[in-house]
Parts: sequence; structure tokens; C-alpha cells
Amino acid sequence: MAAHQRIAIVSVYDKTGLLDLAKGLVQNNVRILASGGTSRMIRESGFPVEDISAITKAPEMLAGRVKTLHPAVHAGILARNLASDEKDLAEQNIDKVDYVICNLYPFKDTVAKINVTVPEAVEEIDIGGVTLIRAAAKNHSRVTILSDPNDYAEFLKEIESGEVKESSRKLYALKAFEHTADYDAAIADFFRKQYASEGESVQYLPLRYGANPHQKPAAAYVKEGKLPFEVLCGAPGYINLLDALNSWPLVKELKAALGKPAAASFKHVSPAGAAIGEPLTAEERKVYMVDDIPGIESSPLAAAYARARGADRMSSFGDMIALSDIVDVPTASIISKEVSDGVVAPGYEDAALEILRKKKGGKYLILQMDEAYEPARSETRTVYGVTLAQGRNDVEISPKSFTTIITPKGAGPLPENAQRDLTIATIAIKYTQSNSVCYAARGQVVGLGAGQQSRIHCTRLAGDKADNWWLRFHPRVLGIKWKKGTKRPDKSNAIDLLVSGQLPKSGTEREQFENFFDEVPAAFTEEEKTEWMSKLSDVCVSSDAFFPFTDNVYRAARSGVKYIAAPGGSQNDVPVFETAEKLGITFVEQNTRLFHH
Ligand code: 93A
Repeated sequence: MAAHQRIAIVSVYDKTGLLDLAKGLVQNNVRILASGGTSRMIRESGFPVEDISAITKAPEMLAGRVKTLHPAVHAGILARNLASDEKDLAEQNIDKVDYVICNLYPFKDTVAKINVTVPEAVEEIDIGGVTLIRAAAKNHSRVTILSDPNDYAEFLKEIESGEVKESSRKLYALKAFEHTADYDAAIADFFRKQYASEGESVQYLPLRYGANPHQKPAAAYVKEGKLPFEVLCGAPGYINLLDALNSWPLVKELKAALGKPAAASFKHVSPAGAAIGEPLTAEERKVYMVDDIPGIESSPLAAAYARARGADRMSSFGDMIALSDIVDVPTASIISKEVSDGVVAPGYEDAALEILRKKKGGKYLILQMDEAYEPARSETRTVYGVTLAQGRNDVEISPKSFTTIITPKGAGPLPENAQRDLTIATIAIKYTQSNSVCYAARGQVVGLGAGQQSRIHCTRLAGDKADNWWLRFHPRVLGIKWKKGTKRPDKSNAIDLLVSGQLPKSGTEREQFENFFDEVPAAFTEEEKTEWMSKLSDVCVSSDAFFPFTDNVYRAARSGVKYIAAPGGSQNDVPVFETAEKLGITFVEQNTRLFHH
């Protein structure tokens, strides 16, 4: 039986290298079948070529919309070396195809043009080419698919010396699948922008810009279904959404773990505070500036936000807020008094929504989250053109995570408050930019050190914040006589100067500071600070990875810390545990590293 003459189907939009390819195919006695424009170019250069219609017995139709779509083409490509496939081909008088060389209409280039219309884009959607490529790539155990002109030379070398190696066919097939996937993604992207921003189920949300005003275009979208939130008011920015999509799971998990309404106050993709709705004492109401909020004593959600916002008022300025429950009037009333960028919650009482809609001249961002939404198990992002993929951090943290005590040996179970506060600190760091260390007490974060490259810097930063939080309860701060009309942010700034020991001594800064008071408070002496710090106890600390040195434990001890939860694994584990024991700190195992970026 005469050897079967190999057949190549050639249909290329990008005709780069086409004539060299044709020449090489002809030299190797390969029969070339090509679509209209491709065939014309080969023929005009004097190489033998047949039109696809030679095997389909049908002309190209519909102004080129149907060129290669035909069983004579696709059965020839898809047939395996099986007796049953051979029989089918013989019955229909179809020859097997060995090589497919195809690249697609330039959809991406077309839609990149300004003001492109939908009909213009539609005409650039390649159907037959994608079918050729997919069919050949599917059958790559027998067929070679070339979808990139850069591969022609290597391919010709291979057929020169015999057959295309299996390893090459595999790589060409992979490239072909990537090519069609990328092509389809570009089409979906175009239509998402055209059709998915309207109506009830918004799938694509254009954003004004990305992290900075010059980073355009920007958008938020899901590839399937609809976005898990609705925009009730305002227009979210890119960083608002980063904050909302990190703070929402934080409060959802806090509530699930501890069974109480939860709140978080986020800035730059880390919590400034997070808390559950433990009732507020009279002092706490004063320190958190909520003693004038009607109904706060009967709203655990309002208490949770007062605590989250009250942890670090300086960092919370202009926050994105997450609330685990339907927002009520007391919670909305607190928010209405603070400088804030937006809120995400599962729902809003009508009267609460009315209050919030008035904020920022009607531009306050209000997002309603779909509580039932479950994100996909895997996450991807692109950094500098490279896609990174990972499983979502879906580890569950609950009071049960803190039952194994490392030191002191033989210690009984942790008190409930310690389990609660370790849970809060640990869920908070799960959503904090690493490295992170969190101090928690009284059902709330009291100091959080985020995004430091060195762990001791996290521990110090968080510890200093916890100290400042505690000093705000000092009678001198509680008794401050403010000048009438002093604004809340000015009060927060002035208190921060006072408690952090950064009081200006002279000059205009001092004058400005003094202007806020009827009676200027005296700076704290070191002795006063030490004396007051000694009254703080039962603070919990959680760390997103192990403590490499004992310095962290010494620093924590200075801020009333009695419980530490951190993963082990450092060469220094033993000295770290021993130091904790010496300082009267219970060290609890928390086996999961919780880096977050
Ligand atoms: O409109 S199509 O989707 N219909 C087809 O049947 C078809 N077959 C191949 N476009 C089709 N092609 C594409 O035509 C190829 O993907 C290639 O990009 C282009 C080559 O056309 P020509 O050979 O006429 O220049």
C-alpha cells in the first residue's frame, strides 16, 4: 500500500512566516489545504496548494463565516488510529489530517480600539479557527497543532528528519489550549464590560481607578454568577473593595466562632480594630466617644463597632467598616459621627440606611453583602504579569483552637475570656497584612502591628498601640476639659499626642495643642505610665508566625499580656516558651501559620 501522503490544513490570520512554512511543507511532500486568503497567498507565491473546498465540496459561505467548518475537515483531524474510526472515514471518503496550522482573528486588537462597536467586535470572533485548533490539540496524540508562527522553523526541522516527536506535539497542544483559552477570556471580558454592569445581577463593576488615580482602567468582577455584594450608595474604589472583601470574612468568622455580632474597622487592607458585641462599661462608652448614642446599651452590633473603632482611633480615621449583622439605628448613629469611607453589612434597617445615605453629601459607600456567598476554594492574582494561584486560607479559628497549653506545664484549661480574646486576635491577624501581631482584651483588638518585616517590630508596634489604648482610660484623659466645639478627630489627635508621649513642648504646634482645652492636661511621667500599665492584665497576644526570639515575649509582658498563642517551629522555641513561663504568661499552641498578603 502506498504511504499515505501527509495532509496539512493551513488557515492563518497572521501570515508571518507562511511562505517559508509552505515551502517546507512542499519540500517534504505534504499536501496543503488552505482557507481563502491563506490559500491565495501561497498560490500567488507559486507553491502548490488546494482550497479547503477540495475536500468539503462546499464553498466558503456567509462572507467567510463558514470556511473550514465541515465534517470532512474535523473528522480528518479528530480520527484516531482505531479500526472503527478508519471505517467511518473510509465510508465517507475522508483522509486523515496530520498537521493543523492556524491562528485566530485579531479580536483583542479590534476591541482595544477606542469606540469599537459590538457588531465590529462580533465579526472578529473566530469560530472555525478555534474549532480547528481545539480539534487538533485534542487529538495531539496523532496530530500536530501549530498556533504560533514562531514554531514553524522547529516544526519543519522535525518533519525534515522524520516525524514530529510526541514531546513536541504535547507542548504545541498545550500552547494551542492556552491560545484558545486566552482568546475566549478576551471575548468574555469584552462582553462582561458591555452587558454585565446593569440590572439586578451585576457581574462587572467599573471602578474609577485602581490603587492610584493614574491606574486605569479598573474594575471588579466575577467570571461566573454575580458579584456577592450590591452597591446601595456611593461608588466603591479599588482599595475600598480590598478592605470590604477582607473585613467581611473577618466579621463573619468572628461571629461564627463566638456567637456574637462582630465589627471591624479597616484601613489599607488591615484591621485598625475588630471586636464582638460585648456590653460597654460607662468608661468604655466615654473613651470610645459613644456615650451620647441613644440605644447603644441594647445594640450588641453598635457595641462591637464602638470597640472596633475605639481600639485605635487614629488608624480608623476614614475607615471601611464591616458589620456582621443587619445595621440598626444605634450603629448607624455612631458611623454618622465618624469620618469613614464606607460600610459593608448583610443588610440595613430602613431608618439606619436613611442615616447612612446622608453621610458625605450622599456619597458614603454602602455595600450590602450576600451572607450566603461562599468564595471559590482557589484564589489567583496577577503580579507584574505573572499569575499566582493558591488555595484560599479557609482554616477555621475558634475557641477550640486554643486548648493545647505548652507552658506552664500541667496548667488547666484557659478561662473563657482568654479563649475569646485569643480567637479575636487570631482571626484579626488572619486578615492582616503580614507580618502581624495582635493584642486583644475585653472582646476586642487593643493593639495591632501590621505589615512589618521584623516580628519584634510588629510586637512593639502592637504593644505601643495597646499601651496607648489603655492610657486613654487613665483618669487624666477621662477628665479632660475640652474647649467647646472641639471636633472628634481633633480630640483623637490631641489624646494620641498625650498618651503616646509626643506632646509638643513649644512653638505653634504647642499653641495649637493647647487651643483644644479649657484646662491643658499635663504630660504623663514615666512613673505615671508604668504605674498605670501595671493595672492592665489578662491581655492576649496572637502572632501570625513563630516568635524567633525571646524579645517578643519580654515586650508583650510589659503590656499586661497573660496569654500568647503562636505557631512553634523556631530554633528558639524552648527559650521563648521558658521566658513566657518565667514571666507568668501562658503559652498556647496555635499550629497554623497565618501569613496574609
Ligand atoms: O469565520 S470563521 O470563524 N469561520 C470559519 O469556518 C473559519 N475557518 C478558519 N473563521 C475561520 N477561520 C479563520 O480564518 C482562521 O482562524 C484564520 O484566522 C482565518 C484565515 O482566513 P483566510 O485564510 O481567509 O485568510
